[in-house]
Amino acid sequence: MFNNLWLNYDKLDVNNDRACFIRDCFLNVSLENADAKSPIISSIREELELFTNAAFGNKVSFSKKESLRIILNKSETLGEEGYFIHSSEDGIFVEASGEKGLLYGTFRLIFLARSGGLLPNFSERIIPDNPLRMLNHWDNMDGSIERGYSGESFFFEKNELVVNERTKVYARAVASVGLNAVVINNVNVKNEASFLISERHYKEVRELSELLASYGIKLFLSVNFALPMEYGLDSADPCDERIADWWKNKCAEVYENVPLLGGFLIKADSEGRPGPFTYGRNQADGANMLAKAIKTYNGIIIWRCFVYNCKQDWRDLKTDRAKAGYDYFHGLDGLFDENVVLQIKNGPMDFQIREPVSPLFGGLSKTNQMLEVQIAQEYTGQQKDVCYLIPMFKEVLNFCTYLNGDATVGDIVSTKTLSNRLGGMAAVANTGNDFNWTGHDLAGANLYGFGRLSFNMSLSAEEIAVEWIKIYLIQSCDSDFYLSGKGLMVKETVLDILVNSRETYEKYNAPLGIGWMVVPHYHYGPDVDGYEYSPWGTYHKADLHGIGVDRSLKGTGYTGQYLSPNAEMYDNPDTCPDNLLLFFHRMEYTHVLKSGKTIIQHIYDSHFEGVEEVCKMSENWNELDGIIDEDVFNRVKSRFEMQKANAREWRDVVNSYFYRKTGIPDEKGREIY
Ligand code: GCV
Repeated sequence: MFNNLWLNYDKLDVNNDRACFIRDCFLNVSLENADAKSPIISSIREELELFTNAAFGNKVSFSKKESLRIILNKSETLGEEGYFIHSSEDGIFVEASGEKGLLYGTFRLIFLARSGGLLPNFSERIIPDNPLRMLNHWDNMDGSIERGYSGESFFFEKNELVVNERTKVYARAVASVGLNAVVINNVNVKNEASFLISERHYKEVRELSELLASYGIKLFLSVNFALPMEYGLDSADPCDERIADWWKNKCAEVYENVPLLGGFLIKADSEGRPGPFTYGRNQADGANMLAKAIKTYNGIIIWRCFVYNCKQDWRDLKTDRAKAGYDYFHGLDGLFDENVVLQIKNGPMDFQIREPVSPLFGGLSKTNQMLEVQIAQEYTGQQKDVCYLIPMFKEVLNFCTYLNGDATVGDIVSTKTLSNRLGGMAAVANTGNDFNWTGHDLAGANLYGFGRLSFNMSLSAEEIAVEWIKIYLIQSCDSDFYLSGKGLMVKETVLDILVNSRETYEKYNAPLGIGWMVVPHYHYGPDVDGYEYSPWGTYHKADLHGIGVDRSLKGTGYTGQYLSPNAEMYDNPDTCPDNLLLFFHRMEYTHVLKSGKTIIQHIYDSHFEGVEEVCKMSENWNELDGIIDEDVFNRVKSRFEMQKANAREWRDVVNSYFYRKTGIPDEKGREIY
């Protein structure tokens, strides 16, 4: 059993002239200049039928020059994926110059109808910002999901790929927010997954690639860099001609069987995964060897930059994990083939609640690159705690790298700044086979939001949240509905919870950008020293005087990886933002922050505040009892109970830890253990 994410089409009230006009338009549609046999055009027709039936209880009639005109207009300058929606007294028009644009326009039109957005004289002309808008699923073929918090995989069961009704709902939902690429298997490619590209699984892989393609989505697969060795070769050396030939033959076989495949995603030389380092080669040698093998088929190699030493000796005070990505890739700028894209995590560590932006953004100017974020909330509450991440992604996209003057991360990945062709955004997905797909219903806003943001980076986090609230929690084709009564209450209550949730989570978590402090391996709940003496390179170094890592030029030198003036700004504790202070500097607990508080008092205050804010969010949610769908209400209510317990645990463990370390009491005399 599963719901349709935000595509649960409900009956819409038709109680005014505008609503009648909208209904009449949807009942009379013309699809002009479109090839009726094309899979994408069939998807468009089917979606209109589904929506119109559910919303207005009637069948669409498709005919010529009707009041809703969906027009494939090749002379428009909207590219393959852009669309133009406009409405007038004569009717509603969706125009596009490519089928994918028409599909996105149709989904957008349905969204507008369900959310009160189809006003008279409405006009929206959009060309997506990012070429690649991608989900990375970390699903294993045995059905488990690495860092999955919403059930098991719906792609894989018992080492088989499954294509069914749920896969179709997935494709519709993903396309409805403008995503155009997905990787279905874990980047840690092990066991049966190595053989996804083999006779054993081609049939289903092909079937899935075709289903996804009918929604404008390219299928990609994660592959094992050492695959030749699984087939009996004695090496995976990218500079060995035998290996390069083996991959060429493999790609020929793959594309013969799955012609619509987008390409491969590779995690190499990272956390035990094989890679070119084994043979004394660099990351470009590895990526380019695969790129050459796949090029004939217009395939793309997405190569991750999450390369670091996870077997560090914690006694080694010189090595700094944060520096690894830049150290390995900066010197290779310009050496990657044109069908390689480097996929760079947003921060230099690993999806913490607060990290600086990776200095590789700005550090690479001649290489295709895309941003990797994580909507699976591995370190940000695991879909038990609400943590709406779109504000964080906006911060990253808007970060000025100072490359070519003032390029932001968004400018770089969307290929506006560099002369590159490929780029975009990828998110580690947060879905599983739970009824609501994301465990926490409110985590659905992250999935929805990632798609919308990657399509249109100028949308604000608030706008995106409101869109999702309107079509997931309460639907109306009347714009006034959201201005008073029930509509307004749901919109405001949930918006307030979502947009503040990241900062609330941060308050009860690790302080001031230092990160980690989580229970090792599981990454939920506090364990301040859990990673302190481990090989993972994630240390806070707290003693009785101070805390933090000196990453300035006098310390590990990490700040020097940024372009000026970011380098100088981070290097100096006076100009470094407070919320990243302990990431960049080692400070005494009595240091006074820009807020006027000492670090120790900030730790106490923020942790008390964090718990209070969670209690308040939970109370506010309870006000929606009887107003929204009962099941959604109850599911979220029970998640808030878990979040309250988690926040209290974090507060008391972190506060007690620092009180015991420093002996400095809380100015406000609150209970610390
Ligand atoms: C897929 C972190 C996670 C791992 C994950 C890895 C990665 O280390 O904890 O589970 O592996 O990131 O991004 O490759």
